This record gives sequence, structure tokens and C-alpha cells, in this order.
Amino acid sequence: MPGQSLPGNFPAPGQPVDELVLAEIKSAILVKLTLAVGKDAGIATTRDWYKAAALALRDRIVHRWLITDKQSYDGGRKRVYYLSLEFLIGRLFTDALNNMGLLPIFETALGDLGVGLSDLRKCEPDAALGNGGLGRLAACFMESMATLAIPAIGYGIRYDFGLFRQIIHDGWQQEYPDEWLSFGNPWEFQRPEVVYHVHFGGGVEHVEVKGRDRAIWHPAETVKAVAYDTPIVGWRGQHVNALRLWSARSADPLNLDVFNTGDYLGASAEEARAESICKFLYPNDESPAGRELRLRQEYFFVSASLQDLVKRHLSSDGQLRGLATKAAVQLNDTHPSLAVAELMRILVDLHNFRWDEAWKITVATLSYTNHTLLPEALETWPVELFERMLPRHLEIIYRINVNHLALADERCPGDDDFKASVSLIDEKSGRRVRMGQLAFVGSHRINGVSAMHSDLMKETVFHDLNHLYQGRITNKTNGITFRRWLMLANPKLTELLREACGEAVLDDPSRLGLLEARAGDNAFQQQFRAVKHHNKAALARLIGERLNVKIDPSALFDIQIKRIHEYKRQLLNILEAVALYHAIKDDPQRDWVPRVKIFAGKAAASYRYAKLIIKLINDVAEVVNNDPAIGGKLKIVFLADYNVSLAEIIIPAADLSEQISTAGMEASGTGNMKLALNGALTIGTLDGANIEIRDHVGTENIAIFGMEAMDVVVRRRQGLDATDVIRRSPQLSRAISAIACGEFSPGDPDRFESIAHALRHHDHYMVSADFDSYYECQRGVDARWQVAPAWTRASILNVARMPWFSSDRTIREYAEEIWNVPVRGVLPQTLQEPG
Ligand code: T68
Repeated sequence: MPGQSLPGNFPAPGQPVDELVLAEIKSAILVKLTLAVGKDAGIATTRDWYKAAALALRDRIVHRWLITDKQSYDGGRKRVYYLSLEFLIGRLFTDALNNMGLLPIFETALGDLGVGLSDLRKCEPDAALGNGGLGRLAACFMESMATLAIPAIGYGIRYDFGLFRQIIHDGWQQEYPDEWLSFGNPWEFQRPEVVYHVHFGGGVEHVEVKGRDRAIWHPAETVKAVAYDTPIVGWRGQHVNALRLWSARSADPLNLDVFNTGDYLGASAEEARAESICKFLYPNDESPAGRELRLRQEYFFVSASLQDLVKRHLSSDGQLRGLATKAAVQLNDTHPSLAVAELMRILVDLHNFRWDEAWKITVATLSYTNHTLLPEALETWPVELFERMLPRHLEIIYRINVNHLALADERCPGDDDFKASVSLIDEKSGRRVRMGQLAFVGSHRINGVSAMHSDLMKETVFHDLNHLYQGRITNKTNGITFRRWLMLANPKLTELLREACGEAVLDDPSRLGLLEARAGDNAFQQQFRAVKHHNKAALARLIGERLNVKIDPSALFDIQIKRIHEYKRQLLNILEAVALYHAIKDDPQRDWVPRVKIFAGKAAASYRYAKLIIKLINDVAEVVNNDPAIGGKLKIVFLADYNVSLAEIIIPAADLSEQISTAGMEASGTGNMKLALNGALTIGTLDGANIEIRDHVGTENIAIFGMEAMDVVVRRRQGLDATDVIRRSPQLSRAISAIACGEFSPGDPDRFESIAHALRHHDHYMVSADFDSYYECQRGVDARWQVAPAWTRASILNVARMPWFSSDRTIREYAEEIWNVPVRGVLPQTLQEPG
């Protein structure tokens, strides 16, 4: 029915705002400003207005929250518990407004009150409780679970400091604390009544009760976990779930005896020790932290979350036998692997279950997602540390291992190598508990995050476990929420898509397929290009303001945004930039395609080589951007402090998406999906989800280069030195020499010697080996760019063919194939057909 208003106050385009609702919202904001913020409109700062507006919005969300929660509770519905040490959320204000269908009306209300919504938006700090892809995936999943009306709770830690703030000083990365909570957080509800005790250390006593061994853990230390809930509202505001983050408190905050002796610091020592657990997020992506505090964080949040979900289950079901029919617990990577041992402890030690029955319940309840195959990133902990910190859990792990190894012996009798490889304890490098193996054995499903990654799991790290537990490994290719990564990030494109595909495209992304018919249409192409140009002009302005570098929005915007890591090969990209720079200088009259190479990303503070790569990018940028001979044909920029909000500005402005990891090393990637959805063409290797992106967009609409995963394995086995490859490539040898001899670091010519050495000799990441193929591929991209209609057509087809990469699809697969929970289908059918 044309013009019909949609659930959740969704105005159809052109529909006038409802004056009554408008008045109500204005008054709600003013009431919050006065009574919750304590300010008068005359003296309120933009931040005060933001707080007032966020609180007014939160009220509306809370009503829905209470209703949906009661409905799923009354209906006895199965619930999903998503355990993740990371949730990389970004800002929530416009996200929640958009999902509630209240964006236009709040914008008008705020305008009437004399404040701009876009200024308000910027007052909200990013919630950066994650490092990168893994944490952002958890945030997208939370939104999709709410959208699909799956009753779910996300469990994690409320870090006082999120991922560090990155400042680039003289080209070097510096890290500063992320004080995201310093002005308060209007989204969360502290729940002082929801408190659990989490224990550490001490010893275990075994007693015999009615002929059965009974373990009693006498811990040495107790920490309290206090809940903070943030409502996560799904698309069209129909369903709201909670993100429950735990904060640590001391069970004994002030030792008065010590205090009375005058030792004021010593009196609160226990408090400081307890609170250190939620002080900061470990900034290491793709590598485990390896520190005691990290293991304390892992157990702290696992224990609090399991106690919480067990209590919830008991209050409705009365007993734990049927836990798996009412609860699905998803472990996001191995960081929550302790859930296997903790759930067994709860069932056996606290609820008197027999071991075998407890084990069945545990395995049926848990499932585990693996996000990396990098050997250095697989989490293990010294047995000695476990013994000291979690003595009962170590006993439980040993017993799980005994049964598990008995099964291994049955399957492969006498094969000690097989047993050693599947064992939960690594005996080779000191005795260590293997968290991946623990999660695998204790889960009924283990999934990889792209088709290729899941296959490689079976062939590599989990080869033997896969043999032992056949059928457990499955694939769930990642996805992204289109609400944030299309509607919010790219409102201009969304408007065009609504016109072209109809309003229903907002609910059903498969309607993007209707663009196929328009991809070659000249008038539509012009509109599409105008949108891209608008987004590029906005990014060019930001680059001008932040870096004082002048960018031409009509140049090709070539984007690589992600954590800085050797396997992601920012080095390959900057080497290509150096080679291109040389080529332009050699032949300045050629019709070079003007290009802007944009980098952004953080390096782990302890990852010296990655930090050196950032310096190299900045040093090359300094020379290239200031070389008059280049005449603006090549610009290089490194944008500092990459986060979700910056991604929302960069992605809609991208023409080219760099997805150039060494084949076999990027589990999936999700930035690749965000960029393609916004019309960027991908230049990439056959790695992770790039392969599935190629399958969807078509080989002619993506630029693939380089070695494949098998080639990489073979080449590494041969142990080839890169010297020969470099000798055969004049461009590469010149680029490496330029870096090695100080062309970009004249004041410190040896600065990049280690990089040159690695490229010439080890080349573990195949940067030298893939260089020529990449350079050629980039020149092919240049040629395509010069034929604007063909480029635009490919860009439109990328958008049209991305619907499958919606996280709604991914979550539906988890729900149906792993969690066994029902999902709601495509939303309202009352929408208008395309005009
Ligand atoms: C990423 N992993 C994968 N890890 O690299 C990426 N690791 O391919 C994939 O798309 C994404 O997960 C989602 O599946 C990470 O982001 C971490 O951040 C991490 C953090 C701590 C310890 C280890």
C-alpha cells in the first residue's frame, strides 16, 4: 500500500512527520536535558544535548526491550549466548535511531531545538572493545540476531579502556589510552544486583560422598563480576537483545585493619588487583597475549556468564538436564574456551551430575568459531599457570583428555603421534594447555569463517581432530550488517537504491539484484557516479583537514584499511606505490591514472615490524606527496586512529579495495565485503572470503592476482630465497634498493634495512614473490578506470551481487545449522514495489 507507515514509525519517503510524535520527542529530549543531565537549554553543550537525546531514545528502546524479553521468556524460547572477549561496536546513537525508524523525526526535533544531529553524533565516543575483524563480527552478529528476533545475550568484558588511540607522530605510531567512559555512557544500565563471585587459585580437596568422588575447590581469591547491560535493537525496532558486559570489583574493597595502620595504599591493594581484570583490552590481534592477566580475564568473563545463564535456565526450567534444548553457547574464538571446563565443573561439582551425562550436556550446548590458522596465534597456556590459577579446571581438563585420548586410541590404535597431535596438552614446548583443542573437543560444532578457511581447518590445524570427530567442522562464511555498512555509512547510495530497487530493499537485500538491469544504463550510471563523487569529496575534505594534503576527488581512491600485519601485506601495497612513483618520474608525460593510496590501521604496540611499516608508508608519502615532478598523479595518505567511525567515512568513498593477504592466511575478511557493498572493485588474492566474493560478483568484476594457497605451501616447503625473484624484476629490485638506501629516509638511511633484508631473504609472506603479478594487476586496474562506463558498470554489479554477504544470512545459517533456534523471515511485506 503506497505511503503506508511501517512498523516502528518508519516514514515512507515524502511522508510528512507526525506533529504529535515530533512534539513528544522534543519534550522528551528537554526533560532529559533538565532532569537527567541537569542542564538548562541555554547553557547546554553539544555533548549535553547528545546525552539528553540518547537517553530520550533509550527510553523508547527499553519499552520494546522489556516486551520482547518477556515474550521470549514466557514462550520458553531457546536463547543464544554469544561469548566474546571483544565487541567492536563503534557509535550506537544513529544506529539505534535508524533501526527504530526515528532518524528523520529526531533530526527534525533536534533541528527545532537548535542543534544539528550530525554535530551530536560526533560527541559519542566509539565503543572500541575489540581489535579488528573478530570483534566487529561480534557487533554485526548482535545486530543481526536482534533483527532476526533471536533471543540472545552477548557476554563480554566492560573494559575501562578500549583499543588504544593511535597518534602518528613524525610518521611513527604512538599509543594513548582510550578513555571512552570519561563522560559517562548513556546506553548502559548498571545492574548492581546482578553480581557473581568468580574464584581463583587455592587447592582442591577430594572427598567420597555416597561412593562417589566429590571435588571441593577451596579458592584463594574471589572477585565480583557486576553486570552492565546495553540494549541492542534490531532493524525496525521489533526486537531488542542485551549485550551484558562484566566489570570486576573487589569482594573486599577496603581492608580496614591495614587502613588503620596508616597504610592507605595497601588497604586498597586487593581492590586494585581485582579491578585490573577489566582495566584494558589486550591490543594484540592474531596473537595471544600470553600473560596471566589475560587468562584471568578469560576465566572471569566465562565464569560470570555461565553462572548467569545457568541461573536464568534454572529459574525457568528448574533443572539443568535440558540445558542444551534451551541454551546455545557460541564461543567466539578460543578466548572463552574455558567454558568447556567451567560448565563441566558447574554440572559435576555443583549440581552432582555424573561425568558422562554432564559431558553430553556440555558438548550439546557449546559450539566454537575459529578465526585464524596462524600457528603463532593459536592460544596455549602453561600447565603450571593453570595449576596455580585454576587448579580444579586443570583436573577437569585432564579427565576430559583421558576420555578423549582413549577415543583416539580406539580410532588409531598405537599411533602415538596421532594422540600427541589431538591431545589437549602440548608436551613438546613445555607442558601447555591447548585452548583450540579444548574448544573443539567440548563443542558439537566447530566452524570456520569462509569456505576456504573451513577447508583449510580440516587440512591443517584440525586435521587429526577432524578425523576423530567427523562432521563436526562446518563453514559459516562471515557477513556484515547492511544497516550500518550501507544505510548509515552511505545514505546517498541508500537513497538511490531505494529509488532503483524499491523500499523493500531495506528489508530484503536480495532486491539489490534489480540493479543488474540498470548497470549499463547511462543515466543511472551518472547518478551512481554522483553519489560516489559526493562521498569522495567528503573524504578528501577530511584528509585536507587532518593531514593538510590536497586530494582530487576525481582521482582513483585506492584503499587499504585493516590492522597492520605482515600477512595482510601493507608492505606489498607501499612497494607498488614506490615502483609506480619511479615509473611516473621516468615517464611523466604518459597518461597516468591519478591515484590516491589511502591507508589506515593500527599495529599492536609490541609489534615492532608492523610499526616500522607504518613509518615506511609515512616516509614514502612525505617524499611522493611533495615531489613536484609527480604533479599530483600519485598521493599517499595514512589516516591515524582507524576505528569504526572512520571506516564509515572511508568505505563509501572507495573505488578500489585492497584485499591482498598472502593466500591461505586471511581467515575471511569482512572489510572486503563492506567495500564491495559500497561499490569498490576488489584487487585481491584468492584468500578467505575474497574467493566467495569473486564467485558472486563474477571474475570480470574483480581483479585477482598472485599465488594461491597451495602455491604458497609448496614454495615455503622448497624454502626458496627471494633473491632470484628480485633479480628478475627490475621494478621490484629498484623499489627495494630505494627503501634500503634511504631514498625515503635520507636522515636515517638504514631505517628500513630490516625490511629490505626480509624481502630479499626470508620473504615468508611472499611479498617479493607476488610483486610482479600485483604490479601488472594494478596496471590492469588503471586501464579499466580509464573506461568510465565499464568501471561504473562493474561497480554497480558489485553492489547488486553482495546481498549474500549480509550478516542476516550468516546468522540464519548459525541459527538453523548450529543453534537450532527459529528465526523470523524477511520483514514487512507491506512495502511498495519498485516504481
Ligand atoms: C579475524 N581475526 C580474521 N582476530 O583475521 C579475519 N586474535 O580474517 C576474519 O574475517 C575475522 O577475524 C572475523 O572472522 C581477528 O580479528 C583478533 O582480533 C584477535 C584478537 C585477539 C587474539 C587473537
